[in-house]
Amino acid sequence: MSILKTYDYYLLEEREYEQLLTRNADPSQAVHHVVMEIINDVKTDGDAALRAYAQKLDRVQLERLFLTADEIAALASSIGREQQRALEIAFANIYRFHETQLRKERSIETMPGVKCWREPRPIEKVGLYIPGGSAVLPSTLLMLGVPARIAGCKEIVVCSPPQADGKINGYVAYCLQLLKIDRVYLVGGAQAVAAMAYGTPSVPRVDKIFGPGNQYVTKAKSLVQALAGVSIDMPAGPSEVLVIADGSANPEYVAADLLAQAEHGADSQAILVSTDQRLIDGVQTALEDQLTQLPRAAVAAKALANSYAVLCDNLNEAITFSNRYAPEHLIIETDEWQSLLRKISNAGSVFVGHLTPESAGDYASGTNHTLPTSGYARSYSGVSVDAFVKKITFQHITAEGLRNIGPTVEVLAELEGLQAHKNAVSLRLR
Ligand code: HSO
Ligand code: ZN
Repeated sequence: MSILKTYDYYLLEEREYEQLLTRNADPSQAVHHVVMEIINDVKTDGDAALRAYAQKLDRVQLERLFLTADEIAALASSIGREQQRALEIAFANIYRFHETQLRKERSIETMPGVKCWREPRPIEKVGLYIPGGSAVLPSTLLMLGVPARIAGCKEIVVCSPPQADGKINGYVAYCLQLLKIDRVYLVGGAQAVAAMAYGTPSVPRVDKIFGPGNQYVTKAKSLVQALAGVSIDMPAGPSEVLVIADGSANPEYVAADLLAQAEHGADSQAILVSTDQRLIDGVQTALEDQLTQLPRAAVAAKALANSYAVLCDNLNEAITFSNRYAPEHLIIETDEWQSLLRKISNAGSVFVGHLTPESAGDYASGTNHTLPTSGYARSYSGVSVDAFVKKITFQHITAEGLRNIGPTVEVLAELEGLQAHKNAVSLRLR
């Protein structure tokens, strides 16, 4: 029995093709109602609501809703030296890669005397949501905190659900120290998003909310974006990978990459697109072998049940399929990878060659792992320094410039019937 159901690319009818491209449907209306209630509670009762939800959902009684720098330091010092080193290297690589994103643009004279330019300014207050629960992801704190620091955000508010002991994970604490963030709010789930959107006596209100989370967190982000005038990083859905592999690929590597995606969650998708039936067969065997060894085998098996393989005639078809799917992560395991790059039109982050696992980018190569899912890679970019700044345009016009640009503006104002616009130029030209 094979684990991945396989489709023949040339036999796919448009309806079936469309179905393969479709991700898990929206969460139920029930989620909407629950989240709406949480948002209203936090909006009206502030800290009291946050304490009540911590009691109810995290099973912990909190006096203070945050940990101080000393408490963070104590937690951070409990982790091993090897783990500290690894987090430091990841931090440094992510920093180095993201630092290049703050390039200065040049100013331009569109006409003699008419000068225009653009300058970035940090978003002043940003909120980072770091999930707890079954998989604690300190790497996500680095992926959001580093670009926020490089952008120069004045206030970085971090919310993470409290553990049963009222504290947070030591690895997350260590990342807070690397980022020089001296407070963490012990708030999880939709209530954290609501708190950062509206503000409470303890939790500051922010201008933009970042970070992954379950369907409640995701729903809360989309709701506060509409209701509270706060913006969000991107719409988030279950994580996904698409691997393009030909006969030159190592089936063990391909299987490992698919499983690395599958272990994230039962709703994750791991897709194999190959030009070689033997490679697909080899991957199926390797999946069976590797799956049984995994601690999260049950989760991964469920994800693989929602996943599939596609057999194509050639790599061009494989890229066409991938572009239509618009994967969050695209891994290209073929000797021919160089010639394929320019054909990629939709993907969040791309991993090329046989020795470039997605895991490297998930943690430490330097690229960001907060990426568009569910087909949003057609129109969204992953998180970068850009997401933590807005770009303000400036202009300055000299007397010569006004003589050059003025008549054009007068004509356009006239044709739009906006006399005051025209006057603002005419008065100055006189
Ligand atoms: N693959 C996830 C990121 C991650 N993986 C965190 C491990 N830890 C979404 O890009
Ligand atoms: Zn991952």
